[in-house]
Amino acid sequence: MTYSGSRHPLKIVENEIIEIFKKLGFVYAEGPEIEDDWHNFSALNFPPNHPARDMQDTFFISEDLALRTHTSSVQVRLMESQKPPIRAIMPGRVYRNEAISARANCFFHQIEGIYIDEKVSFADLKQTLYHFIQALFGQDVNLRFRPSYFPFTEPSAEMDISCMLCKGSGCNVCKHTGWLEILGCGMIDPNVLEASGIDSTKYSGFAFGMGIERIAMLKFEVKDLRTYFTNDIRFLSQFESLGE
Ligand code: 2NM
Repeated sequence: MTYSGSRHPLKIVENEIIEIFKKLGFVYAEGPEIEDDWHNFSALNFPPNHPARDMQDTFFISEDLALRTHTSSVQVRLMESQKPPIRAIMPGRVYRNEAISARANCFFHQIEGIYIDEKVSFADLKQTLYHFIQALFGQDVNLRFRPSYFPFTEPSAEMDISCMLCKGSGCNVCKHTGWLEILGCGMIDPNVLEASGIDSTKYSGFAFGMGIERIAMLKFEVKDLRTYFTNDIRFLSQFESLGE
């Protein structure tokens, strides 16, 4: 048997996530990987001295340009160019200046989503993400929300799902907690809506973001994130039967 190549595991997971949100009416969007300060930071309510702007976290190209650190910059472009209702999902590669290890890389892949309309509530956010997680991991998965902080959302939360490997009883993957951190989310800060020209007294919205490497690690039990990028055919060929 010859191996003629197959879909990369990160793309398999990305496509699966996009399909789930498409069925909920979310549209697909993309944007540039080189971004200006406005779209990557300022419009997202990052104060001028925020640590994420630091040289140690962000790859700068010039005073004003950097490799995007999240796909939220695509959301800003969308909010600036469209009127609500906006329902969109945007996957893409993002860059952070981190020490490379089994769990961190200098780039990774993200999917973020936003939903902006009149009267969008935190209940809408919870139910949308609950549906998403059940579609991705199966009906019997539990989830919980923990309060968190992001500059662009208020309130903010991190979502955990019950560990699908030990069913919550505790194992190495969930570090014996029974829970896995899966995504960040929250209600879009009124400052962020206003910065893009959306009337925050009329509209509200939720947003969420997740790392594709992490989800693929859980789905396929990949132990070291560097395996995704070494192009070893012994690794890649295992995914031949998945993804069209
Ligand atoms: C996350 C977590 C929480 C987010 C917020 C926005 C925007 F542009 F609407 F403000 N986009 N994405 C967001 C919110 C992303 O990723 C962990």
